[in-house]
Amino acid sequence: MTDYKSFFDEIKNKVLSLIEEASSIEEITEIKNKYLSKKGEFSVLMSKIREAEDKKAFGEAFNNARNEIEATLEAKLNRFKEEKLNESLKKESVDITLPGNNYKKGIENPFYKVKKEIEDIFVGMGYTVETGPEIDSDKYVFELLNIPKDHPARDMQDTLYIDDTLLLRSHTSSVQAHIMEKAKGKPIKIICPGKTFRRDDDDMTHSHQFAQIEGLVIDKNINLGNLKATLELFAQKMFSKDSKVRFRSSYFPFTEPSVEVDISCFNCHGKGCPTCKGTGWIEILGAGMVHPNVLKMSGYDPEIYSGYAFGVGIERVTMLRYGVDDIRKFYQSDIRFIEEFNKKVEE
Ligand code: FA5
Repeated sequence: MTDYKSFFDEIKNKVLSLIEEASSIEEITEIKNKYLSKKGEFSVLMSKIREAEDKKAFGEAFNNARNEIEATLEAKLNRFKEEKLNESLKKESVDITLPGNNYKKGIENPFYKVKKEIEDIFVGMGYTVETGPEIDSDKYVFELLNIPKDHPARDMQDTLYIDDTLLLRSHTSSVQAHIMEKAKGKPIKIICPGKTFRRDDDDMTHSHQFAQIEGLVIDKNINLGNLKATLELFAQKMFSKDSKVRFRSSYFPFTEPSVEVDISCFNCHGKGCPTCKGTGWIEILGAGMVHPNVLKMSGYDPEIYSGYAFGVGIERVTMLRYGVDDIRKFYQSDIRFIEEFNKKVEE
């Protein structure tokens, strides 16, 4: 009777010594393919079981030999893989003690800082922030604000026209009529920040492009006292806890009465200094009660509803807040100005 054990042991020992001699993953893989793959030698041997005199002994010897080869082969393969991994880890290791790249931190332009602060103050008082078109029609920039064609108030803003009816808005007050149109007779409490454009000559306090924040409140029983209290709270939050507000009578075609608003000088607290040109007061914005004609044109009955509006220049507030002496510095993208300003904020 055939001694299957010796037969398979002999094959096994031959393969085990091949595995022993193998010195790479490739060599081990080659042995695996040659002996253990589907078309490998062990599969061929297995097919011989049909001819075996003692199928059980054949099977047992076959399995023992195959299993031992497989286990030894896998163990050696794993060892090689581990060695390879360790080698590449060693090669690719990063020295975490080396100094990193020094990226320069960005600094926010003071203009945007103040814009956000103004928005936050009014949102805190229950206002919502709206937007409006920068290119707008004559109807919204002037007509619906009680400034008909040939009204001399148009000259004050000397506007930049795109064609006969379209223009770059000269103030954010143009948004008032858009908002009233949308609100369809319901109460309004909004602010609207945005760019504005005028044919002004550039100097230390004027720019042909600047930004304003418009405020508009419409409801029943709104009065000038509400406007004053609102602007005083704004001044106290923006400039100084003891800020006071003063109204001087003025003229805007879309408000009646109209006022220029001054705040008490936050630098000298009213005593008089260079910041307030010795007067104790600083002019910051224009405001007034919404003109009955404006209310009527936008579908509000002035007998029932009243409202106030104001428009503040963002650059001018930023200049006051941080002592910037020239409005043109905001637009020159000179990093030295922004860095200098940032030191002021940290001080
Ligand atoms: C107006 O533009 C009115 N629409 C404001 C208003 C709104 C009044 C609602 C009543 C009711 P005025 O032209 O004064 O008003 O401009 C308002 C603010 O914009 C000024 O106080 C100033 O801070 C700023 N401003 C005006 N012109 C310039 C300019 N050329 N450069 C920089 N800031 C400017």
